[in-house]
Amino acid sequence: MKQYKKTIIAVMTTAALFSAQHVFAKTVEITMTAKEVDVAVNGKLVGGADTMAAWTFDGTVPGKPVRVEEGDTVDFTLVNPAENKNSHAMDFHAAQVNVLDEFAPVKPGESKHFKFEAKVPGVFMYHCGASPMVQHIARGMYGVILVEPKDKKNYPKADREYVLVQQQYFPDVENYGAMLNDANAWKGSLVNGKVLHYDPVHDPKGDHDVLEAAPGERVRIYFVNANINNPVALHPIAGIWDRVYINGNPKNQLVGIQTYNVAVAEGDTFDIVTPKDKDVAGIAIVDHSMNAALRGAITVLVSKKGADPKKGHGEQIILK
Ligand SMILES: [Cu+2]
Repeated sequence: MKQYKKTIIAVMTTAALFSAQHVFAKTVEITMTAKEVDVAVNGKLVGGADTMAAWTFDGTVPGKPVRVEEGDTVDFTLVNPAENKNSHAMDFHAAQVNVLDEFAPVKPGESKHFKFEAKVPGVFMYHCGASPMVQHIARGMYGVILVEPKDKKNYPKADREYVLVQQQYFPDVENYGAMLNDANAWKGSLVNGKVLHYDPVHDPKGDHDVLEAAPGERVRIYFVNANINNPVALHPIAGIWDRVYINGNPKNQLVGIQTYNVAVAEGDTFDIVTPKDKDVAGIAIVDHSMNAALRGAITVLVSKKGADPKKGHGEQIILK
């Protein structure tokens, strides 16, 4: 009898937990429109042009960050307007679906709707998977989907959060064969769509908006490697990663890391704690592979008293 009661209680508790989970899970509607437009890339610094004839989600490179919680359903629509010349598609790395159905190409003048449950927490890439995929990514059709973990154990709250996406810049956007096979075709490294985007040291003439934090803050970087071919050796110059969460999942955690190698199409979360005892400290987040750093993969984080309170929050997790 006692055992029977225990079983009943266990079943009721499980049912309560199960329904509680489903009460909090929500559906997030997202629509993106494929736009074939010119975007500013700051490419002159590396022997290219200042603009790129890009293919984009909603007109920006990278596309907007998507942010959901583990267990949420993403209700997604991709619109490909009739004025576009190419088919486009969406491949969310956070989805477990059918590549031939949900991720299939959408012709100009058509749209595609699908849903998936974001079951695995982490920082995931999304990108266009239409053929030739190398060209659709190189021309700018990529972004980040953050799936916030439910289990916050051993996942300290961040004071500020930033999204950084790195990608190889090929000025000759038509020659996709060269993107795969010609090392010289790769001229620049874009961080959030621009060469030396947040680096006033190496590009003093640029219009820069460096990452900011206050002394002693935990800064969380959601990093995606959207390169075509090259891994990224992510290192904070004058700092040490306090924690690295592989795939952005707190269950996969490393501590005290100088450099972490991010594979192509990998996303990881990096925590750094800015020095508490310094009024001002500059930290340069670089791809320590020198051929990438010198092509533009340098991002300056300034820790200082009176840091802009808006930076690293809300919309400003990705700085323009
Ligand atoms: Cu595309």
